[in-house]
Amino acid sequence: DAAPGLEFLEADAIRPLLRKRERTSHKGSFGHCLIIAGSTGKTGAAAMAANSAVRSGAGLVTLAVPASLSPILEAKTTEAMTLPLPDGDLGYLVNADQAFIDNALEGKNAVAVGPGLSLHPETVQLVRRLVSTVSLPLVLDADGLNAVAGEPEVLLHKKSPALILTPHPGEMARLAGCSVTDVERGRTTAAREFAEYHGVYVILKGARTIIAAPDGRLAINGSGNPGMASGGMGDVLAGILVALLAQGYEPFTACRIGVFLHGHAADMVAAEMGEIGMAAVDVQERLPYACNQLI
Ligand code: NPW
Ligand code: AMP
Ligand code: MG
Repeated sequence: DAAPGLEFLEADAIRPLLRKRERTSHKGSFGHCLIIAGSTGKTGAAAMAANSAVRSGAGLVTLAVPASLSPILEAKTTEAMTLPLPDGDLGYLVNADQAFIDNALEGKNAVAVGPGLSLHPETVQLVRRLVSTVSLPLVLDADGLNAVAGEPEVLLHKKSPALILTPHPGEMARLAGCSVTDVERGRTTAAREFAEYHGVYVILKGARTIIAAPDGRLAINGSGNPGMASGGMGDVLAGILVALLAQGYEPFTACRIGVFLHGHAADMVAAEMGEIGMAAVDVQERLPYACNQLI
């Protein structure tokens, strides 16, 4: 953990990074994030990403989803707004006209793409187009990562000034074209090399998440517990990160705060109810309390 150049993330390292709210601030002060997520069977991922962005301090959250699933997401979210996008018969996003994308991006400060999106070929094309056209800070997670894994050169043509990838080891192996064993054998090296070559931020998840910046900076997370080994935890992290980016935190700071906060909220949940049976929404609902302990 104490390797040179590898910043260890604990509460005292995160505290100075968090900004307090000005007395006169308003929702416009904390950014508007866009989350493009969800497909049939995976509306939960979209809802958790959006609700976690709300719980991480975003001023406004818009959740863009396949149109046929929009009523479900309206029911699963309250503070977040939903935006229906053109979809195929079975509830997946299609590679829609640019006008729909331009409308979705209008007035936004940061974007997340991927939780529960599906790997339908039309959705894959849409994701690749977003990576090569969106000029805002951009988080790619889950099926957003899988969509570029078949063609990682797309990442070299990104428009975003801050492209953040959040792979678990399985997704990292797909991106790098190697095995999960290879990734796990050299986690720091895998994250650092991919980040430097592609000019992206890599958050390689798992026990002791690694954060690698394109300029070679590295951090390793000290929070979190095995209660987080259950479905939806990564979708919560995607929502946290896009909310921090929308609030104007620079990308490496957003990555460090977001990853630590996610694990810290889960540690608070574990202290209350234990690790077994902890659900991603429990972590989501603990985020403001975790933040309050750190600020
Ligand atoms: P194995 O076989 O377990 O050893 P996938 P996913 C490997 C959505 N979700 N260490 C794993 O290996 C997501 O957002 C929706 C080592 C397996 O090969 C995505 O869009 C939910 N290996 C979609 O589902 C809740 C590891 O990776 C592969 C590893 C699919 O996402 C659930 C599995 O990964 C989910 O979030 C580790 N730490 N972690 C909802 N309620 O709507 C993973 N692997 O195939 O990318 O599947 O991560 O479940
Ligand atoms: P995902 O696989 O995308 O749902 O992401 C899982 C999330 O839970 C990541 O942020 C992981 O770092 C975290 N996580 C999973 N297992 C553990 C563990 N054993 N210890 C700490 N964090 C974990
Ligand atoms: Mg995931």
